[in-house]
Amino acid sequence: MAGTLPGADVVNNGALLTHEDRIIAVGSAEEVLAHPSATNASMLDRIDCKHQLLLPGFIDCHTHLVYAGDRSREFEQRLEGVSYEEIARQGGGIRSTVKDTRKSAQEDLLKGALGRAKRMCSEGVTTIEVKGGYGLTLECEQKMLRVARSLETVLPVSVHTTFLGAHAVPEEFEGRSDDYIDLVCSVMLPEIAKEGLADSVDAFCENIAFSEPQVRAVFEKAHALGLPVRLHADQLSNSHGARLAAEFSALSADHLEYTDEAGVRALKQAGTVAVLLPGAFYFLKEQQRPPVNLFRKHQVPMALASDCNPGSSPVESLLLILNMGCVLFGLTPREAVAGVTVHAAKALGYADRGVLAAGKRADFAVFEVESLAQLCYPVGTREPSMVVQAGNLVS
Ligand code: DI6
Ligand code: FE
Repeated sequence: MAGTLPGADVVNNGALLTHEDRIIAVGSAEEVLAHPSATNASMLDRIDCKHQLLLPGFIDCHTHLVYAGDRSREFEQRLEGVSYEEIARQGGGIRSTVKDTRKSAQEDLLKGALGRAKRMCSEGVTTIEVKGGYGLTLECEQKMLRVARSLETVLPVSVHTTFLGAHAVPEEFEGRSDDYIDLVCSVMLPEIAKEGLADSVDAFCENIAFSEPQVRAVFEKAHALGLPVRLHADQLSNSHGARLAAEFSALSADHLEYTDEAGVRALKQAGTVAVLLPGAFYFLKEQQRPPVNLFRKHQVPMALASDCNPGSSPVESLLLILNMGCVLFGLTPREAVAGVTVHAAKALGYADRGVLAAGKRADFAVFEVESLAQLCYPVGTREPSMVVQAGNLVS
């Protein structure tokens, strides 16, 4: 069995043929087995996946998985009624993870990130986006992004790195957020770009983070350096983040709980992917759902991601996120799976993965299920029986 998404249905009695790191044929078993390379292959090279579903390798297109420390005390505070915004305003929140991350040695940061990335890969994830943003000095942002980059040298996963210097105003810049943005634009971004440490640039546009003009300055600099952008937009209020992301042809606009119809139209026009993050919605006990019906109406592609981070989404399971996308946001199983494959690839600007088609990367996972609904319905993990990344059998 094989499925290409979206559009094409699950193919019964399907087959997939790979050579090195590429898919060379996919479709009905009859067609694929007639391919000259298939007829030449020995029986040893054939793997039988009877009664199983083969899907593109999952892509987690929004994570903050490099960090030190833990925010369980804040979890308790929130249970006692203190809001996420209040905790941030009192100097906790992102700043508390910044403190721990700054103190952490690169090898210790790597150890923590490696554990999380390994658990993600065990569920069939073959590509991960990893953000910085808990350093907020050039040195510490470099340290985070080096850790992120090194994950792909030790794990069977491709990593897309994102510079998120404009994540929070660091303590030493309290009351001087414009000065911090100047530092991001004039020192941090150029150096990070020069070293090739980032594949894209993100920012947090929110009343507890950065304003529209501040984000605009960061995005202008990113474009001047040839880097695409993405944005944490409209998560806690409608700060017109979707419109701002669209103005800069962002690869993705993420969260979007408070985005209005004008914002959705702008995303459509710009070809920007809407990345929905049900883990943060769940964990912060938010009430406002992202406008899924408007995304459908205007045909904005929806991706789904873990937002794995210690403060608002301590979630490492993309399979759980599939379930949350369906239960909390009302996605269909087909939409949810497209959200972690074809649309997640688009959110990272990758045309070479996310679908099963000739010429694409041989990244795929096989599950003992018969339908997409069966994959999305358990609340918890369902390990794949096989994972192939870049043509290599990895589990
Ligand atoms: N929104 C998020 O969900 C993460 N960053 C952001 O801008 C979480 C950040 C944190 O609380 O550590
Ligand atoms: Fe995030």
